[in-house]
Amino acid sequence: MPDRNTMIDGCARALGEAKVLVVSTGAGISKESGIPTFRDAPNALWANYDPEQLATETGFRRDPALVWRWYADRRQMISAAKPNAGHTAIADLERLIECVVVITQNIDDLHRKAGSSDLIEVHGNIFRFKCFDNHHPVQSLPRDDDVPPRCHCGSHIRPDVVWFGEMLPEDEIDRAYAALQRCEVVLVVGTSGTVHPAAGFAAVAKDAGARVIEVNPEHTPITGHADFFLQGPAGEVLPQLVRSLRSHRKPGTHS
Ligand code: BV8
Repeated sequence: MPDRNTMIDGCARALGEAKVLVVSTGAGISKESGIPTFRDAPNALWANYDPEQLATETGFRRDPALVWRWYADRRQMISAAKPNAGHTAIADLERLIECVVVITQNIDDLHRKAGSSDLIEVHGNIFRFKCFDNHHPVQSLPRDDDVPPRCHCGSHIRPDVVWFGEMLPEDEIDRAYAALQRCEVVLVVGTSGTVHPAAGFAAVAKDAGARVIEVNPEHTPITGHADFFLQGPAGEVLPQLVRSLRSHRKPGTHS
C-alpha cells in the first residue's frame, strides 16, 4: 500500500492534467468548522430526534414549531462557524485548475464563504426560506410571533432545503450531472455516501471516464470505486494536496 505522500503525489499529477474538476462534499468537510455530521451523536438538545424524521414534509406537518426550532438552532450554530482549511483548499484549487465545480450536500454556506465561485447546493441552503404551501420565496423573516412565521399568503415559512422524499432542485441537479459527465477528476470529500442521489455522483463521473479521489477518515461505499483513497481529515489532507499540486505546476500555466 503506497504511503500517503506517494498517494498525494499521484493525486496531484491527476489534478495537474485535469481541465475540469468536480469536488463533491458532504457534512464531513464542515466537521472541522465545529458543525457535527449526521453520523455524530447529535448535541444533547436534539439527541432524541432523528434528522430523517425532522427533515421531512411529514415531520413539518406533524409539528411545524419543532422542526422550525431544530433549524433555528442549527442556523445559530452554523452562523458562528467559519470555513476551515479544507474549504479554503478547495477554493484555492480554482487558481490552479481551469474549471472547478463544487457540488455540496451541505446547507451551511461555508463553501461560498470560503470563496468557491462555481457552487451547486443540491440540498439547498439553511439561510434561505420559502413558504410551505406555495414555495413563495421569502427574502426576510416577518417579525410576527408565529412559530414558524407565516408567508404573506398565510402558509407557514420553512427553510429552503431539500427534505427526505423531496426532489432535488431541477436546475442544480442538471448542472451537477452536466459537470460530472465532463470532468476528468472527481474529488469526493467528507460524505458517507448514504443519501441518494448524491451518493451516486462519484459513480456517474467514473462511468463517464473520470478518476475518483476520495478524502475521508473512514472507508465508505465510495472507497471501493476510488482510484485514490486519502484517509484522513479534510482540513489536513486537502491543503497537502494543494501544496503538492502547486509544486507540480509548470510556471506560467493556470495558476
Ligand atoms: C429523492 C438537507 C427522489 C436537509 C438532506 C423513501 C422515500 C423517498 C425517498 C427515499 C426513500 N428511501 C430512500 C430514498 C432516497 C432518499 C435517501 O437517500 N435516503 C437515505 C437515508 C437512504 N433521498 C431523498 O429523499 C432525496 N430525494 O430521492 O428524491 C424521490 C422522491 C420521492 C420518492 C422517491 C424518490 C433527498 C435527500 C436530501 C435530504 N436532505 N439535507 C437538512 O440538512 O436538514 S440529507 C443530509 O444528510 C445531508 O445533506 C447529506 O446528504 C446527508 C448526510 O450525509 P453526509 O453529508 O455524507 O454526512 P454523514 O454524517 O452521513 O457522513 C459524514 C462523513 O464525513 C462520514 O463519512 C465521516 O467519516 C466523514 N468525516 C468525518 N469527519 C471528517 C470527515 N470527512 C472529512 N474530514 C473530516 N474531518
